[in-house]
Amino acid sequence: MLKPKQMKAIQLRKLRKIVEYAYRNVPLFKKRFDEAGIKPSSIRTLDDVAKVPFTVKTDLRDNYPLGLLAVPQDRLYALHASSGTTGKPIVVAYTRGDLECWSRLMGRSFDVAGVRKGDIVQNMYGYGLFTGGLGFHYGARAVGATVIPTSTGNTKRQLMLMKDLRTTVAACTPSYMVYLCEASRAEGYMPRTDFALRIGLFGAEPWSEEARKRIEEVFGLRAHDCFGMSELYGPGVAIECDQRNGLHVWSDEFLVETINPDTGEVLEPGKEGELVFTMLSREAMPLLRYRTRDLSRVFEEECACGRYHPRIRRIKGRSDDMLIVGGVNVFPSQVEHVLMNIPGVGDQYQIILSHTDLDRLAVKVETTSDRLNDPKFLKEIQGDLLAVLGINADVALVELGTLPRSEVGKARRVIDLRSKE
Ligand code: DLL
Repeated sequence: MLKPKQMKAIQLRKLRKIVEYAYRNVPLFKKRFDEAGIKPSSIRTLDDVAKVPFTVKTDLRDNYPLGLLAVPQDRLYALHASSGTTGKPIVVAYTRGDLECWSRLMGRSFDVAGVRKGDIVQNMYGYGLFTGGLGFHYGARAVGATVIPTSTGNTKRQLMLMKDLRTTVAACTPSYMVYLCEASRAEGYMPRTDFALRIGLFGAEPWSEEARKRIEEVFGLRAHDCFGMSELYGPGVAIECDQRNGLHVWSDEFLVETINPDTGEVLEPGKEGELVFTMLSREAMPLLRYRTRDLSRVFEEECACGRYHPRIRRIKGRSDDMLIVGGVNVFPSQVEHVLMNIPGVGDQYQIILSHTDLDRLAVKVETTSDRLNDPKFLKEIQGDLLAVLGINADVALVELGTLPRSEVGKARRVIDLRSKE
């Protein structure tokens, strides 16, 4: 395993090279460097990265579709796009070398999670423009496992194949796996005996430790949190090893920093802030100091697994997903954390924001029928939410199976009616 000193030497060599490359080949970076009064040669140490101007999502939007390419278009081997909720998507481009690098990182992620040749990977991430499907496909291929590319949806068929083909590794969004807990029982399966799952690779959206416990209890597997984003190849930026104490960032390819999202100031390791990544060898679309909007902490101590790759804490949420309710900051992940800790609360919930005279936060919670009309239970949930969020939430208990489930893509659990009122 690489020691921190060796890793830092590799990072510095690659950083200097990629900064020079981006400056020479992408007009936006040259312009930003010139405006900041720096040259690639100004980057002499790893800390000098702080001199490099940030890149943000709107830079990619403004240069839609391929204005940030550093290579001629005929060198591209693939294009993906991330579905923006508004306007044009962000297009991401890969050379052959980029695809090889991405596959290698995915293979490494699979390996760290314990996936081996002989494993059968049911890949329930969406195949298509979304990077999840093909990213996990490449990972399975890189470790020599068998991949079943079921993609999203068609839950009955997913479960049938999971049983009949003896799937050992489930890859999907955590919210879909939570949904499979209930769907498998509704279809009459006994998850622990009918299925042979031993590993789960879950990511693409925030989830809680409590959701992990539920999934592991139902299926008897070990769940690993995987982080990535389209702009940074896709999945494969960071993953939990067997210790599951933070996600290792593949720091030979991604230089990670945390910053104060309001001021841009670089934070010490251990402090919560916005993750910023510099891709250290991306050919088609180099990204320097890309602001993710994702909030987490970085820590650098050696892991019990023996790796020194820095770890990030489970993503708390995106700064732009943060709900401001009557001036108080609320993350949907905090609501999930509270709810899933309460026995008798189902797996599904919905957060509804409205405004009449004041902002109001309502939470619909699925619960078993014996608890539906239990005022003590309702009070308990309200009390626990108040203790964590610092504000009152109107809790409504609803029957199991009544809230909408997402069988495709990322869960949508927040309904904000405020802008329409
Ligand atoms: O979600 C890539 C991916 C696919 C990652 C499959 C993991 C597994 P995007 O659609 O561009 O790419 O969304 C990226 O999703 O900035 C985070 O806000 C969120 N996200 C991704 N992984 C996690 C995670 C893919 N493990 C955005 N925990 C990121 C929390 C995550 N949030």
